[in-house]
Amino acid sequence: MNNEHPLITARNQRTEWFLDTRFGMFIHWGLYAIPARGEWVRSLEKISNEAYQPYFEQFNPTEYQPREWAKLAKAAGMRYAVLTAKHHDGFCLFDSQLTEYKSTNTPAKRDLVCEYVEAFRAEGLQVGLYYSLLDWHHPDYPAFDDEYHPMRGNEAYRDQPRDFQRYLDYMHGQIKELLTNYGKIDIMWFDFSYGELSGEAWRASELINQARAIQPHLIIDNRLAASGEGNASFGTATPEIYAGDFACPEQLIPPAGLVDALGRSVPWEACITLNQHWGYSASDRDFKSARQVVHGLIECVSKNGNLLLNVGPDAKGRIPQACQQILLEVGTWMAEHSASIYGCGRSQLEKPEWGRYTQRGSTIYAHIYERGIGPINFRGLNGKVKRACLLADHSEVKLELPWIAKDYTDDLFLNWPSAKLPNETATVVALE
Ligand code: JFZ
Repeated sequence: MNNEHPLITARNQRTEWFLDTRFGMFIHWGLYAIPARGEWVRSLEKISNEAYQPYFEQFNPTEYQPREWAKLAKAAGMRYAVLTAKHHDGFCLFDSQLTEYKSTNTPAKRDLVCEYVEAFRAEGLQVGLYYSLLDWHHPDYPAFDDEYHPMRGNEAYRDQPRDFQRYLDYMHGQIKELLTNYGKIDIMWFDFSYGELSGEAWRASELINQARAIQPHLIIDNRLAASGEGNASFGTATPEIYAGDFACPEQLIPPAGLVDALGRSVPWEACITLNQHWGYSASDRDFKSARQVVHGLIECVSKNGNLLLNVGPDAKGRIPQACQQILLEVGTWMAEHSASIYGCGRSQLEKPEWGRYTQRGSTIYAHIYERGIGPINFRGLNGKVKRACLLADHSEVKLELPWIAKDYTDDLFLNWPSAKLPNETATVVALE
């Protein structure tokens, strides 16, 4: 263990609180909430700066009350949040001195990042900022020959002079603003690298050094050298300085968690949408249920990871009703069961048939999804459990080896006294 690379030791220390919290809120919000067809709308529909400009002139989220967002996140059991300070469209939700393309110049006339940071802090949540490395608005970002830019392949853009270093100065400058003007920031979430644009192409070492000089405790994702699949450059025994503090697999929970080249668990956070879009979509009603979300969260924890669950507020600044309902329902479960989530991780036991285990120290939490029609089996636990209780009310749970199962001498059984489990989302039994 002492041969651990110093960057890895520092990373593990920095991410300790982060991995304890386990559950965060991702917020994709910007001008794209107005067309309401997702945050990639400019690229997908090849919308020019001029055609996108009306949204800038209209942007007026009169219902933006970040304190309500923070209360909702907290009620859901989330412990941190990440807001898009700038997404790929280049629109800044903060009062940058380096651009006019910012929320303070729209009818909103507000620094939305500032209000967000203050609100979430006030509710006791850790705050993170997402910053897009891509920028479809900046005149120095590659356009004609960029695979994602809205003006890709557009002849009018072929010979436009572009100075990428000038864009990088701008980007570095904005990140400095974000880390200087809003107090303590806990997480920076850069997004994303592709093709040649990866690592030092972003002047990534310089960027990391600058960021840590301002906020030494800041934790940073790994997309300065990775994209949505998440894990390239991460988990090596000798990482680059810009490799990041955690991997962020997108729309995917890694089947076996994530480990480094030496088999050691590495910090990760799965980011997952509540419907099928990150940014607000007026037509997308394809929401996951609260039960699915809770099971997803338990799955992440059982594999040593976090869940960053996304919401896309609308043009008025409201988190859609459907999202609110799901999150409150998740919160109902969390209110009784967060002890099996916060500070917990992978269990030494194998995944059982009826659900999932998480573990913290010598306490194992059995998350039972399926009642089955016989006694619930805890493989290999005979003689090893001092005490068992229902996590929801700490009432005693009797585990025994029923006569009918006397051949299974390694196992314990829970002969649940009724046909239904007390919590249909996930019933949790804590085993000491
Ligand atoms: C990125 C963003 O593009 C997306 O809008 C959202 O913010 C998500 C959390 O992160 O998703 C990606 C990243 C990489 C690719 C596609 C989507 N890619 O490499 O094709």
